[in-house]
Amino acid sequence: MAAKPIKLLNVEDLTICETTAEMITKARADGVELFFDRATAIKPCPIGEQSACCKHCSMGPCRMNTKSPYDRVGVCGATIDTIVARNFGRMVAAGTAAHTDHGMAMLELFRDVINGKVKDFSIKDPLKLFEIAESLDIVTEGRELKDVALDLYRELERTYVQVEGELPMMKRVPEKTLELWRKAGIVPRGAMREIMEMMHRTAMGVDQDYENIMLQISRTALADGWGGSMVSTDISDILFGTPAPLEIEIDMGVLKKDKVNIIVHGHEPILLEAMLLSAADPEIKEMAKDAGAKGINLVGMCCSGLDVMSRHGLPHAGNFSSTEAVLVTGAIDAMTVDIQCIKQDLKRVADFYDTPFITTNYRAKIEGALHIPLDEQNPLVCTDEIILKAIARFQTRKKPIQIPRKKTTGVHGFSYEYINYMLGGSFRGGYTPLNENIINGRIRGVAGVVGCTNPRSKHDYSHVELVKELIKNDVLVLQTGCSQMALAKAGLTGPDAAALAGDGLAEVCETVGMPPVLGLGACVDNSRILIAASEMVKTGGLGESLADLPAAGCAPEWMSEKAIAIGHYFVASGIYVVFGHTLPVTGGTRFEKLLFEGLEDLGFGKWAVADDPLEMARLMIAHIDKKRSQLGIDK
Ligand code: SF4
Ligand code: MSK
Repeated sequence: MAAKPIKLLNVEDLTICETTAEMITKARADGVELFFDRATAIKPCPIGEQSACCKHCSMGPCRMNTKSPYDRVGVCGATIDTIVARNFGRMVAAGTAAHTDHGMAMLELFRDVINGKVKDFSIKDPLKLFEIAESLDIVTEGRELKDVALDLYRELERTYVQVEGELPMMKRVPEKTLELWRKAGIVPRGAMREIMEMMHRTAMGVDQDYENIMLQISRTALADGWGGSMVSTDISDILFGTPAPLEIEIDMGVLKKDKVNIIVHGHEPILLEAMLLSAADPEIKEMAKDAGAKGINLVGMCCSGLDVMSRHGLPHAGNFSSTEAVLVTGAIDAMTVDIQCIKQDLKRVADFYDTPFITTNYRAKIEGALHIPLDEQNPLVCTDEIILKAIARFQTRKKPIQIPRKKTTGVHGFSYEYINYMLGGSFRGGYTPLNENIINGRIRGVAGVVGCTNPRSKHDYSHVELVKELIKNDVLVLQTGCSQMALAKAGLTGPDAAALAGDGLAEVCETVGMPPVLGLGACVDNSRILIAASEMVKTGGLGESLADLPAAGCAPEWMSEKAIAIGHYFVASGIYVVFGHTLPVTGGTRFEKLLFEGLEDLGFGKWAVADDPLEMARLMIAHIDKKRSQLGIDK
């Protein structure tokens, strides 16, 4: 029997991104299915959506009743709380594994740069290297850079492989927050150990006490935020330079009909950094010219692009939900990818538009796709070949090209170091100007708005509406990941966006010349927000622990397990976190109550979920006001 044709949703109900909308319409006309339409065809399983199913052994899978979750238990007797906690824990373990594996790859690259095995890269930010070394009590005075770097490598390696003791980055956590973690027994030892123990404890017949499982969930998530992710960000800055604000063009209008357009998509900066070196090679430039191109147009997408764009002023074409759509332009002469958030379907869409689609990382191959391995010790062999393939495709373009015109300019590349510098630089009377402005009420609080886009929500909509509401209420917004691209496309990452801010925040932005929305980089760079929050606590006036801060976080359109790990490392650190559209938890369970209330009672942050962006903003602002009131600064 033929499958029933699905009723396609109107494009304006799928996205607010004009260029993506234009390409969805074109794809439909071309007969190419994109993930937006598949999301309409494949309805989520209502039991799985609430995480009320266990398939940890072959006595099951065991499905619980979401309407009446305590009516039954699994064949082994596992309760709904055990099942939901175990599933949540495994998502945190997977997300943590993704960030820590990425971080470990960066650390290995750092080691090979120091010992001279990698010659195409060098240490671009020795100052940051010394700063991080000092923060970890490594002696730097009078020592050679290479010796300090080697000590730093050995110290940071503990983040991953240590089996007992505390992660090195615990030295950067505010004392009172660390004290809470020590008391609860959740200070992470090493990421591999925590992920292993999380997987073990959630196997059939092991940990069957949801409160005890929660302790390991928190310890694993902290090994991500204060471990794998933080090392990844710091090492990327040391190797490739700490970002500084730069004007960047974003959206599909950055593609050029008369140039060789190459999209780099994924997460590790090394692929894009190596592509930049290859694209700058005079011989390769000449080849592009000989092929009739006006040059090579290297464009980032998703987090690869975010990580690298502000270091080099590289244009960016859009976020996770636009990676298929950009191929529909027909203007992409090659798309190359490394790890994470790479839809398998990109290969099929690329084939339709005759675009070479190339995987480069041995961890992430795609069936049928060309794989050109990137060897860190000789990366240009891979990236030169990718560009040559793109030039060849440019020369033989067959499909009609339709490049949307829209592009937006915004400012990106705010590290926590730069935020401090921008808001007055040195500390005055013990408080940073950021703290001062929060205490005097010009800035009501700080919000991290981060995370993915998801075809189950209207693309970009919640990100943009939430941020508009927050800045209107004087909340300074810090951004990473696909959320940052949504706001950039909507024109809210430039200083002009101060016009949409409340009077207090607008005054600070206008005085300093900064936008009210500060883009900090890729999803792995959420660690920059942790460090900024730590500095806010350490410099005084806003309480003693991270849980005291008038701050909140939100991932309005999350989709990846990485987002759950990120959300939970913020919650375990003391921050209130709101997730949009759904959370993999069964309603009305004791585990849900622990997430939404119990953790806060124990001194941590807490979770919440909301569907409407104005409701998300309301919850976050109410929390910020509660914290202001507890600090006695609620005038
Ligand atoms: Fe069912 Fe228990 Fe096996 Fe899970 S572990 S599938 S609840 S029997
Ligand atoms: S890429 S994890 S969709 S932010 Fe980092 Fe975007 Fe989320 Fe992937």
